Amino acid sequence: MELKSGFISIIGNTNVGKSTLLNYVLGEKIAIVSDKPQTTRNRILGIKNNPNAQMIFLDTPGIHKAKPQLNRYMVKEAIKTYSDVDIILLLVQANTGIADGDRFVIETLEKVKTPVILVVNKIDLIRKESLLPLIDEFSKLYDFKSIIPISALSGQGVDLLIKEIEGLLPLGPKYFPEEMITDLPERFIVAEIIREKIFHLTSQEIPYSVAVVVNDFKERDGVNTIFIRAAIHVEKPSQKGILIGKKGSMLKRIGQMARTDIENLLDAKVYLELLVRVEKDWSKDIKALRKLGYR
Ligand SMILES: Nc1nc2c(ncn2[C@@H]2O[C@H](COP(=O)(O)OP(=O)(O)OP(=O)(O)O)[C@@H](O)[C@H]2O)c(=O)[nH]1
Ligand SMILES: [Mg+2]
Repeated sequence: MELKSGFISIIGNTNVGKSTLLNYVLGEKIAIVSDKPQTTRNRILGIKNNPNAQMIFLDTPGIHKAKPQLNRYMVKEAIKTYSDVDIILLLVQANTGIADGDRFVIETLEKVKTPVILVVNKIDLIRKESLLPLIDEFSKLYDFKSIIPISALSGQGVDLLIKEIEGLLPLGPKYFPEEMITDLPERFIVAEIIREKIFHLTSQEIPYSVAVVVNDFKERDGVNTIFIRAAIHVEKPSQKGILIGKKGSMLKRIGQMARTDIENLLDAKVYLELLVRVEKDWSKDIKALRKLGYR
């Protein structure tokens, strides 16, 4: 059988479950997830191989009306993918109905020629009878190639979505070797895992004021231990205090939770050292953004 292959961008309003879907499809966690909006900041590439298709998914930051420098960067990361892909998956969540954010995302698709599949996520949260009217409403907003309801959390409907994608992909080469599931360096995923724990353990502006950079990543000879040193950059001294916590308790919790996940990812023992640095107003400063990996 001839191989089909191509790129599929997962776009949508923030918090609708894009990263959850990517992780489910890959059967492996490479994208961080949280119940707070604007978790994903970069384009995250994940590769799924079937016997007759190679599907290269791009998870993107949630699209929203962005003012601060970091957020503008995030939205650009998503919109940039439109013309470079074979298929766009527009994810929406069923439990909120059509949100203003969804309309905003649909506006960004106006002149796009790439086929768009509407994926209605989180159907586990709604009553069955409300699904069809919702699909009907969405179908009036845009000429979708197809509309597929799923739950990215339970996996319901995802098989059907994969079949639909396979059907639309062109014949093509294997762009990546079979065993590869992402092009992201381990250092990046480690930094993201630390950021995810901060999203889980802190609130208000803190998660949005944090950037994590892995400065050291060394395997020790002989012992199966990896030594990792990472810096958590915050924007103000007061945030540094919160992240460290009473007698270092918060930093310790972040470190413990992150270490468990990193050990699973790398299949090795990990020694994780975290430090907190103040990088004044980094999220508003283009130079600082570059320095922290947002290019
Ligand atoms: N009940 C339910 N919750 C879901 C489902 N999919 C995702 N979630 C939850 O929705 C929240 C947001 O998920 P993410 O995957 O981080 O969403 P995202 O679209 O990547 O968000 P951003 O990166 O911030 O734009 C998390 O708490 C997920 O557990 C689903 O099918 N059902
Ligand atoms: Mg995400």
